[in-house]
Amino acid sequence: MERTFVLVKPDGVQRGLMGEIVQRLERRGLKLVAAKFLLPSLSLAERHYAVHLGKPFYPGLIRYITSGPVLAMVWEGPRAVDLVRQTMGATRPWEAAPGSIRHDFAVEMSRNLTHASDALETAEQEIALWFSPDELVSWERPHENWFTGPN
Ligand code: FUP
Repeated sequence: MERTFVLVKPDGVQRGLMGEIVQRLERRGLKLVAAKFLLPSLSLAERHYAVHLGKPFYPGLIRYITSGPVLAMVWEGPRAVDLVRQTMGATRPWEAAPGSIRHDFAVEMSRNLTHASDALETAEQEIALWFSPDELVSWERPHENWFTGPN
């Protein structure tokens, strides 16, 4: 089972879209294993976006992500990384597939509402950056076999 990191960015929080985003992931069949609401520190934001250090949009990106509280989460499921990226939609909202969150709620890349890990390796790094191991909750859904499992 894969785990992936998801962030509702400050615009998503301010626009009251946390519930919508959580609901879409829940309804898809993914399982929440960790969540916290926090104002990201500059150092956390810089570590999260270290891969973009030096790019022209980096200072603005750091300003944006630290501009208000965020909802950080870990979601679990088969192919969770790809499933969540698909539910979020492409980074550029005008390229996001119809029905995705960025298609339905966003118009600009600088206000694209969410972050989701782009690969399993990045997911592991981001989960470790935002959460300590004891904050990850392993739990069972009694009706799990209606979501996943072989036929
Ligand atoms: P994503 O994997 O969807 O988070 O996208 P990227 O890692 O490519 O980019 C991270 C964030 O930087 C995006 F949410 C938007 C922002 N960005 C820009 O503002 N300008 C760019 O040219 C590229 C990314």
